[in-house]
Amino acid sequence: MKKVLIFSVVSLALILAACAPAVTPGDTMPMDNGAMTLAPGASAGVTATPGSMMMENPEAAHMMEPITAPNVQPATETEGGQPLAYREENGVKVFELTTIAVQWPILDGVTVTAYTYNGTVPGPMIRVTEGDRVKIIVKNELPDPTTVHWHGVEVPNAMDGVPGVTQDPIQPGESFTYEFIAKPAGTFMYHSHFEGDVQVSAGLYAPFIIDPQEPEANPPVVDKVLMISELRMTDGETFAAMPMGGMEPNYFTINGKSFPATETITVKKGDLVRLRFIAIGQFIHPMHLHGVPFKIVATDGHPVPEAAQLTKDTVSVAPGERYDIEFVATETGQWMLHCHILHHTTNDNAEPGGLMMVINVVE
Ligand SMILES: [Cu+2]
Repeated sequence: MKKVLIFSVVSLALILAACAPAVTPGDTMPMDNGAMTLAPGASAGVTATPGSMMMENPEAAHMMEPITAPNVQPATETEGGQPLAYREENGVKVFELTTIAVQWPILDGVTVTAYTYNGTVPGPMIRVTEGDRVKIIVKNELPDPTTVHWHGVEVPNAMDGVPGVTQDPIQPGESFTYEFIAKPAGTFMYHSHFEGDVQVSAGLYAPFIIDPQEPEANPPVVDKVLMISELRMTDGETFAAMPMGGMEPNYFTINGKSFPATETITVKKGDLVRLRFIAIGQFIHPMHLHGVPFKIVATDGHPVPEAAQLTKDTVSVAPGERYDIEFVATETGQWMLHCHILHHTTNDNAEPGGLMMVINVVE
């Protein structure tokens, strides 16, 4: 017993001695040396944090400024995402879009400053058939340059709408014409690609639906597009919301409206219902349907083969994604559809609000 104890004490002493040179100088010398060698680099100006670099460069901080424009007028329309009329010219469907800032009501008593296509949030829905030749004339009446990206549509490179890469920005007062063949069929969208962190959140987004050439075997009775986004409103000023300290959203919208101003979708018992979720904001939204489960029939516009269609009651829609879901409304009643991040079902932190809507199933 005594031997063991002595052995242990000796062992401990040896271990401590062995460790000591590594531990003690390590706490002081290498650190001092490290600081000495790093310091010149720091003084050379290469170690500024991203945050401080951003503040030194006013251009980089554009997203922290409120959304403004001179003489912004109240919107004359109240519903966004409505079908856009077109004219036919030599077999081409010609659409016209004008970017314009308006005061857009998202809720009774809450109006935001929005950048829009044709004065609504979302902008008007472009709906064509696969293979259609389309021409879209975009006139920019915003105080800032812009471009339009056709998200998910297989367009020629020069029509892709990326400023400084595929085209010059459309300057205020100028126009640009996009022309392509609409393909493939599915749920797509168009949105700004110029300072997208601000312009998209400010409202420059809209659905682009391409119907298949062959009529669907089992078309839904009700077919709705739901574009989901967020905004930040403080002291009457509108900001582009983003996942960044101080810029978090306090309003959440479905088709440009917050609950209870969101649309109630009335369907008949037995109807096949298709909802096309499009997340165009900067946050993920797990959208949950009460009452009956649904099937995910298309992802990012592309059909899911029947054997691979998941049956779910909640689907997370990440920024840029689209999910087409279908269900048969088998039970009458007012069924909620809402985001399950429950801060997202508030208006300026008051519940209920935000990403909620009612599916009203009637006899
Ligand atoms: Cu959400």
